[in-house]
Amino acid sequence: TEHKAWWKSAIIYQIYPTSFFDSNGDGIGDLNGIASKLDYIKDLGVTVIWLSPIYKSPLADMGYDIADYRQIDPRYGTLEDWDRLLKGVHEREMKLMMDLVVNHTSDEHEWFISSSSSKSSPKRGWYIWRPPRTDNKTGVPNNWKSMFEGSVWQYHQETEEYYLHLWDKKQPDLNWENEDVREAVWDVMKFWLDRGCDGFRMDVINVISKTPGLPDAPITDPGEEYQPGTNDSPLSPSLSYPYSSRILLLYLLMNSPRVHEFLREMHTKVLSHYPTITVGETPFTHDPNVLAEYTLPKNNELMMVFPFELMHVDTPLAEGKPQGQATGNKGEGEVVAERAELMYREWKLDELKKIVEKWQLLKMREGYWSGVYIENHDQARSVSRFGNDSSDELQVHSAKGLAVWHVSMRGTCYVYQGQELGLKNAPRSWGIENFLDVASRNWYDKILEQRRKSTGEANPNMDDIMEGIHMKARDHARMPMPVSVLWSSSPNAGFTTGTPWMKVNDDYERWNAASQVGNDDSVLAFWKKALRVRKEYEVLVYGNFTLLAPTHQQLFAYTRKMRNGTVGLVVMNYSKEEVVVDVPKDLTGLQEGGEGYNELGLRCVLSNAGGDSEGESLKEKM
Ligand code: TEU
Ligand code: CA
Repeated sequence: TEHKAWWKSAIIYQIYPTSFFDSNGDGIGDLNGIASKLDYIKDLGVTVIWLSPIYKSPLADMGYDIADYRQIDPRYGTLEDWDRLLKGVHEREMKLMMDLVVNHTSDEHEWFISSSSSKSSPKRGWYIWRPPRTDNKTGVPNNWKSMFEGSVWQYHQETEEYYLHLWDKKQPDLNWENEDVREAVWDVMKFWLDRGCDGFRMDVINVISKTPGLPDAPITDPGEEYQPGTNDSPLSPSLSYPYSSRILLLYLLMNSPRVHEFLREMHTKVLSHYPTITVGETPFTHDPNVLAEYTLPKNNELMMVFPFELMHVDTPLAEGKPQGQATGNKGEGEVVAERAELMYREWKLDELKKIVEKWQLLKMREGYWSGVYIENHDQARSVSRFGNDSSDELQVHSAKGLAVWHVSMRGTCYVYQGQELGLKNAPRSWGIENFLDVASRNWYDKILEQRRKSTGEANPNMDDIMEGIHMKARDHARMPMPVSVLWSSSPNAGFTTGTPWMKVNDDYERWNAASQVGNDDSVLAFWKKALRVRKEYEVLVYGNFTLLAPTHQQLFAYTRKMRNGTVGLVVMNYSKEEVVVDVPKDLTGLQEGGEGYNELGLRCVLSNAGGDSEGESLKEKM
């Protein structure tokens, strides 16, 4: 069978609460703002809403630094507001997922305040503390590099030890080896599930277990002080773990020995007692076999994960390896060097297709399942990155084309706020001062400092760095939504009556929800249709994927097939030029020389029905 399940055909809409809709004029989106737009979301065809974090937080990483798991941050509202929001969601027969961020807390969480108060605190062991090392210059316990630049270790004066933080220093990592920590996490989950929450998106869940001994990472980037432990770096083979033949693919941080044990415990103690929906965010792992383990039904862990490889198609690899090859079946000793995530490189369509195919083919028979996304709060806008936003017309075309791709992928469909409007990145005229994200700022500052040192100039050229930031910064997705259906071109895109926490995009007078609602040609109308089609044709959710014309640099074409014989054919032209394609006649439903409309209402002309067209032939490939 095709392992059908309601959550596989769900349409999940991700909301970034800070930027969705501000109901009280303080410039920050809030729960009541979301509650007031539920009809808009429902109307789009959404069945599940996922909220990025809304818990009490100093917002060092926009809420991914949680100071209290059981309280709503006052900026977003109150627990009662959340209850009302949930009611509104359920009344519309949708579900609500929360973001579970439990690899780390905020340093302002009471657990960390207690843990750092003294070495004898009962919560000392809840985080990862190490004394200074005496055999290196700086004293840092190892050479791992933080995801936000610099060391993963922060020295704590009062207790004279370092604590580990894989992300910002205000995000200390919890020590999952400690049973009390795990119990505390299960309690947090039960708190929300008992309150009616329908499930969780689990932040960086593949790094909760750390490699025993926290050994130094291999030096993959000799020019740097700290090394990326998060890359697919094989661990020293002399260390052995209770793993089978894939032992050669152990990673320093990701997918470390106990992660599956912890997730099974989570399943036994929490998830199995509630009807939930779960998705694990699993960055950096490009080995499909490793990732599959998280979702195979026999393992009783998560329902699905988010693979990341596609998000790296436009990231230069240090050693210049083409994407889609540097991963997968690495042999022992092969090391993929650091990726500078905020740098951009041109990519070719066949590279993208290769990655899509790799993940679409994965272990479906055994029940692997993944979330399909091309945007979220950590990624730039897809029309700017995977399409062409150089004119309004091309932006509309790109957004619609990307929608076709998105809704015809195997996996559960995730749509990020604003994607349904075809929103694009911030304009090139924006300087670094308009980018607020800690990842963008730290990256920029690090390179600036390096270049000041090496050139001796106060203002070294940073054009290449800004180019990367303009293409890929997380900020692009985080601009306030021009969502209001009441105000179109009113100031601040109708997002707030006050001063928005972040600058709104310059183009909001043309690109906003009000101008698209009720407009049949709009990107929004197209998305609605596309999602309707996806719901109508199961083959788009479950069908086997076969890539056609894999090396073609304009055509993106594939079939989806069910075991009952249903076939879906998707043919997209990924270029500005006309492409002639010879497709099997019976799949188009058209008469020779005839024309008609496909499921998405797009006009199709069967111009050369004899089959001797000069274009690419997809016939024999099917
Ligand atoms: O993201 C994980 C993550 O690895 C990101 O830092 C990623 O590298 C980057 O966005 C570029 O792809 C999760 C959250 O989604 C992100 O917002 C948080 O900053 C991070 O974890 C720490 O909680
Ligand atoms: Ca507000």
